[in-house]
Amino acid sequence: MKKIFYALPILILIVGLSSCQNNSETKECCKEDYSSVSDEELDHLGITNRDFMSAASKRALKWPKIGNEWFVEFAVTDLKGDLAYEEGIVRRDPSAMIKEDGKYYVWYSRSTGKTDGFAGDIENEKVFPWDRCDIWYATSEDGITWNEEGPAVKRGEKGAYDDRSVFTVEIMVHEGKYYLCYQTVKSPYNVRVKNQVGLAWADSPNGPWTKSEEPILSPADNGVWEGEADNRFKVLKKGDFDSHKVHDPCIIPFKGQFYLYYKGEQMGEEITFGGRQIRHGVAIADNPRGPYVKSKYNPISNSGHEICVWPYNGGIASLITTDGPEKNTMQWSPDGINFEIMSVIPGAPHAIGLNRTADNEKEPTEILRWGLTHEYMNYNYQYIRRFTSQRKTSHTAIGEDS
Ligand code: AAL
Repeated sequence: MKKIFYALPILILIVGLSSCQNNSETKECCKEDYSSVSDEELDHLGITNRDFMSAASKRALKWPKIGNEWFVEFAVTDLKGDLAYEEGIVRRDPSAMIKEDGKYYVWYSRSTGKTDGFAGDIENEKVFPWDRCDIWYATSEDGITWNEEGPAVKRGEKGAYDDRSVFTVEIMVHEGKYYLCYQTVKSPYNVRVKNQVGLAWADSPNGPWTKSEEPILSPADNGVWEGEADNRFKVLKKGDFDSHKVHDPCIIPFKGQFYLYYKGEQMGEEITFGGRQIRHGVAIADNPRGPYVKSKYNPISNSGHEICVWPYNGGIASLITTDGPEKNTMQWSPDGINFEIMSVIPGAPHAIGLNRTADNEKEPTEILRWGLTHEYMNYNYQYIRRFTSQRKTSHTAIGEDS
């Protein structure tokens, strides 16, 4: 695949501004020669006059020369059966789906009752919808009507690293064994609590699951809090991109190793011009159970939220949603580490659970034709829904030929 270069519009703007300090200089320093740009390229971009180009037109000339193969639009609909919305129950963050004995399987975070937040008695109340969760699973013949089968992995005994909540799970199948990786929190769940990643394995998708005695991934330990424990924004030093939380783990077998993709949250998180400071990282192991070693290249994204990654064309594709300047982009990397933007989409469902039975090599976005997502009915209760997507290659009215 052609190596592409994507220049972020704002970066170009900043570089442009800093090299041109005043108007008179602007004329001299920023005189750029566009004589070599072809007439066809200008026509394609709708640029009328190469001698009078706006900043936006100049940025457009720097866009990568890629087609619309990665451009899709999504729709979301309800599920039926046990995964339909149920008052009083939180079901969220669905894993990918696998298929065994003619049935799809999905795992997800499940908790009951409303969310109290951090202002009250955190020892006994529920601070987030994903607090006090266990991991449950459900099966379906058609991916639409689901039967809830029961718990797969429960919270640990008091004092264990996962005694408060186990949530946001992913499934990996490798050599006949099943692996669930998921987030863990140890009580007390205060705003500064570090979130880790646990692993459980089984010989069948129905369990029984054996849990790792220790977390397989932890936040970087190089941030320094400042002042009171009830404020997560005050820091003396922020530390690495994942100094506070490692989230949304997803393990992909890749090039003979195991790539654990995850979302990092940083101590002292700020809001930037692109929103929350959220980035992705990867940790690599020779065996599914670890040890997982964080890549020296981390972070490997500068944006995103829940991890949504799949193998494609000898590399790894990633859907980047929700946070940061590169939100709503599809990216691809030949080595699983260096990702480039392949499309900028209108938006994507959150917390996607991919259909791992899809023919992911058929075309870049084939795996996104349908899958699972979650939505907020309200802040207390979330439920799992179905998404579909379709490639869009022309913008037509009803009855109009493309
Ligand atoms: C999600 C995920 C993680 C967060 C919370 C529950 O969708 O990013 O799992 O902790 O929100």
